[in-house]
Amino acid sequence: MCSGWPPPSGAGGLTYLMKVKMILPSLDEAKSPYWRPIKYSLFPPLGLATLAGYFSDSDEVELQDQHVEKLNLLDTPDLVCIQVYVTNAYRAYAIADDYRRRGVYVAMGGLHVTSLPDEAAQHADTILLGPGEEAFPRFVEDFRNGHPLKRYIARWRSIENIPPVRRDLIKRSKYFVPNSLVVSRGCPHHCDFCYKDAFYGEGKSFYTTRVDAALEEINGLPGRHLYFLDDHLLGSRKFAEQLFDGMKGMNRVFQCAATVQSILEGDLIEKACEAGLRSVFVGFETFSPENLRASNKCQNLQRNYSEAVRRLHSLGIMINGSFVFGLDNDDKDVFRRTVDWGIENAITTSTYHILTPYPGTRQFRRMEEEGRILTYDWSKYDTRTVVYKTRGLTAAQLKEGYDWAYREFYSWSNIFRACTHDQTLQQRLSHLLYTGGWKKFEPVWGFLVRTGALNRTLPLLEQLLSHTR
Ligand code: B12
Ligand code: SF4
Repeated sequence: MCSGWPPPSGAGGLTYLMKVKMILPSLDEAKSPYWRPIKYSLFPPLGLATLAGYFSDSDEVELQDQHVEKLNLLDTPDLVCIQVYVTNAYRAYAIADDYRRRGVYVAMGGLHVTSLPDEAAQHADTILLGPGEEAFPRFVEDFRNGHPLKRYIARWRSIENIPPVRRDLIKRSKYFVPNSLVVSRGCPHHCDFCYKDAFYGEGKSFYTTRVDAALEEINGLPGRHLYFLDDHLLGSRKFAEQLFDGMKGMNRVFQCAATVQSILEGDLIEKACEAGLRSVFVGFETFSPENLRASNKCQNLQRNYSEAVRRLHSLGIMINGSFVFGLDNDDKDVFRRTVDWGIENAITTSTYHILTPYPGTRQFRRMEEEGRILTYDWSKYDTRTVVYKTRGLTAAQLKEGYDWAYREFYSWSNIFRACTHDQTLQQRLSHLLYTGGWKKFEPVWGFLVRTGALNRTLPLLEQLLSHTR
């Protein structure tokens, strides 16, 4: 494979200004019937926009996201940077191969590159492992000076004092939720199936930005709505308390993710609510203590899920519950049990996943040792395909049960039933609009995405979230 180094003109001097293209390829199944334009037009590529902050003002940087736009792949920038997740890996590799064939230098990073560096290295001139905040600027400097390495590994981890996210590169109008942000990295827990330990390895795997920097970033975002993409926004009590105190009076409404434990303990969730929290993603995952223990998801053990839900409802916070099917102690009743519980507890939206052993995780290693991995085709690691030898259920039961759970939970009759379990009329109405709007009007979303009008509907979401209590 021909590598694009050195770049054609002027490289090797500090004054060299670069043309850079940053790409987030879309997942392989973009053309499949599962492709939901709204789901993939939710959030802009924050990771790349963060790394773009390390280029100089006079470098020409372009950010393209294949989820929302057609990529221009005929250009010849000095440097192409590609972000690789498990499901977009093949597409990322094909794009990289094509650029390299034409002599363009390609750097790749992200979760999948970190999990499988040797695989990714076959398609890149440079790979970067782990979070980019230390290694990426080092690479950019080396590249500018004419001697980039083949591989960079983050030496330290911190997001304090990093340059501002290059939001000017984000095509805001193409996203439903352009105000997404992350004020921490990682999570304090260590679930076996999670990407987290695979990505952060032995080093620090949970850290936050400075509270004043987070508040400054929030202040700079237009409109009212925010979506924190942090794995666990309530993961550090001290940080979260100060953040929520600072957000009080900002008149924001926001969504984030948190654990059952953090919702039940202390009064952090009340503080989040006062700061504007109106909808939370909660990883319930499974009701089985054996499954929790086997997955090292100990923070959920002996927690009363229904109590956590009651607490959220009493604060007027909507709930997106996340559930995994296919853990070894699941039986064929798991689907019915999980769906019924969601309806009876007035869960607003449920996200179901078929257990997926991401490469690099402890779960993947264990399954590989046991000879249970059925395919190494990463495009199938999309959490809706069975890629391993199941135990308590057959693969067919698992797939059928998963499809059934989605159909059943989101049937109109069950959406109405779930709303009747809400505490107030206001909550019932918000629940109905939110769940119905998210899952039942696909053609409308498709139309809004196609006509570029998606972002104009954000005020409706803001209104809805403002009236959940
Ligand atoms: C937002 C999000 C989405 C969004 C959009 C993604 C986007 N626009 O970036 C949507 C809803 C589309 C989505 C969909 C899916 N997602 Co998703 N998603 C996320 C989420 C919650 C946040 C991503 C984010 O913005 N992080 C914050 C930024 C700052 O971090 P970052 O992107 O990782 O970037 C840093 C580093 O990775 C590195 N880096 C990144 N890119 C590059 C490139 C270079 C060149 C370099 C040097 C470094 C580098 O430096 C950056 C700064 O530190 C993550 C969870 C997470 N915590 O990451 C899951 C996550 C990435 N998703 C995941 C999955 C599995 C999916 C789905 C398959 C799930 C499904 N059933 O639908 C789909 C398919 C996605 C696809 N395109 O292939 C997994 C990926 C597992 C893996 N090993 O790859 C994650 C980790 C969730 C999880 N816990 O399992 N997702
Ligand atoms: S609590 Fe969530 S983010 Fe944290 S390790 Fe477990 S699955 Fe991952």
